Amino acid sequence: MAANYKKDTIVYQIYPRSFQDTDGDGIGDLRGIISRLDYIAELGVNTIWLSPVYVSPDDDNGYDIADYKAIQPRFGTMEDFEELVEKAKERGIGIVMDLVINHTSDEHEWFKRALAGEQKYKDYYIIKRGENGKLPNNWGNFFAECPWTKFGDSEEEYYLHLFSKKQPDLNWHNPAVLEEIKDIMRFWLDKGVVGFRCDVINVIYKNSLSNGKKQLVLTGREHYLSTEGCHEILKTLRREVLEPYGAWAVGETVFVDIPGAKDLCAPKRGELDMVFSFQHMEVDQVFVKWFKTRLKPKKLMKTLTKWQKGLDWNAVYFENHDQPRFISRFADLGPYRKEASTMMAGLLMSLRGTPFVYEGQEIGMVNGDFKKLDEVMDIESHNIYAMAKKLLIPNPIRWKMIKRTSRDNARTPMQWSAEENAGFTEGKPWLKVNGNYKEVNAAAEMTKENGILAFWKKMIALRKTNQILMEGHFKSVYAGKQVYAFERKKGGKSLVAVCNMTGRSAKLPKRVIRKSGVKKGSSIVVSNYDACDELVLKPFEFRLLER
Ligand code: TEU
Repeated sequence: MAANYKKDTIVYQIYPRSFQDTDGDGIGDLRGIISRLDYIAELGVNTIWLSPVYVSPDDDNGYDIADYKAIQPRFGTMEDFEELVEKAKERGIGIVMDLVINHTSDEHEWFKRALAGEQKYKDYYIIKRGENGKLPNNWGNFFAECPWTKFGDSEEEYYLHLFSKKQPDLNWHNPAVLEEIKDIMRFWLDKGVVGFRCDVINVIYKNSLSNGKKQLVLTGREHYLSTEGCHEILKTLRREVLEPYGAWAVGETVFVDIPGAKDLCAPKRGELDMVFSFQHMEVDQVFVKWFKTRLKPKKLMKTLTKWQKGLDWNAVYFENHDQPRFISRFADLGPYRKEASTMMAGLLMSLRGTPFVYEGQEIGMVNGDFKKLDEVMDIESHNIYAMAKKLLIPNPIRWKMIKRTSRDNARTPMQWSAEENAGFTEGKPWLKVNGNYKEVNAAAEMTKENGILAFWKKMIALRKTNQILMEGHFKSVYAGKQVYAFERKKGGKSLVAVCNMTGRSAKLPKRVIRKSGVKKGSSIVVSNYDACDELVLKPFEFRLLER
């Protein structure tokens, strides 16, 4: 079975809430996205992934869907959406929708009818009795809540929610659920979308609801991670829905290792086209994601290499709406924001796989500059803070945890210009704009020939046209304390990407010199510095060498 994604696909992720507001309510909207299509087209990407734009009470900013076939009024209308698809298409850009099918909102019609006692809809959800006043099982929850909430007025019945209590999990044992989702997918495919990003897709099918093995996080996960039932559903969705439309799908797959990822996205399996794995995002975490230490570049390099070698094709990303900004994670970013951002552009576009750029990454946006918990909106951050309080973790540590790991770090409004609210809104932004917007913004970047944005554009253009970057095999060359180097090879030709992942200069390692032919007249295809020292890499220098 052939996969449907194209090797030259480069994706730009939009978090609609934070992208561009046009009606002054402080929340981004579809007209805002339409107004920025030229900017996106000029960046050079050919695909947009839209985080959820469906009707939602926004308990988890749209990842709690109340109506899968309607646009969130705050974001606009279905006509706006159709116009977006059309205008994007005119610019050679396809739209990928976020498909959130592990759970719905508790305000979805299905859940409401279930609560009203309709058995048909009760069967859409995972409802279980607790015995002798106990919860149905000992499972954990992604948002540090109890995963079971009393079902309506019932004294004994609970519903399962792996995320917030306003996100009841769907019952994928029920074939009617599968039919509903097929129908929803076709609805959007008929509107011209080119694919889906499938939210937490490898947890949808629960094998059993029995007690789980005790874990630091997510006790019970062995009962639902990448189960056979989940593989079957993915196969069906590909065969019956994606394939006939020539659409593609990337899965967000939690806790996945390489063999597990292969099972989910190897072309011969006919399931997903690629997966977002998490291991390279976890290199600076201590046991759980809420405790972070300094990022050790070598660990990052080793993890990247492992995945590059392990899978034929990766979904390559460093940022999204759930992760702190990546350049803020380098321990010693110092004055090198531009260099770190452009190095990351070089790295992202040189690895093998489909690159995903997250809004603002292309102008070097950094973590939100939150001063207190009130400024943070994310449900997960608030839950974690409360949990840490219960565990008697002292306040300064609690706050440090949130500040470093909050998902809101990447959700601050897009910084368009030096105007008020960074040109994001004329109203009051739903989340505080980063105070650095006068310096860090797209308008300023657009005037710089040698700026961050210009370099991202250059790398994207190269990645889209260079056959070696597009299709070449990956070969690791070097992973040290500072320097990462790898080769891309195709048909006897090769390129060597070299990254200094620290804010200190670094000697070019001997192996890199040998492999890249530096002393034998290899040429620099692109670099994020004007002038390169032959044998020394400057802070966060990126170089792509042709032998
Ligand atoms: O994320 C799922 C997920 O596992 C995490 O990355 C999530 O951010 C959480 O922090 C786990 O601790 C997806 C979406 O990307 C996220 O925005 C949603 O909140 C979540 O699913 C529920 O739909």
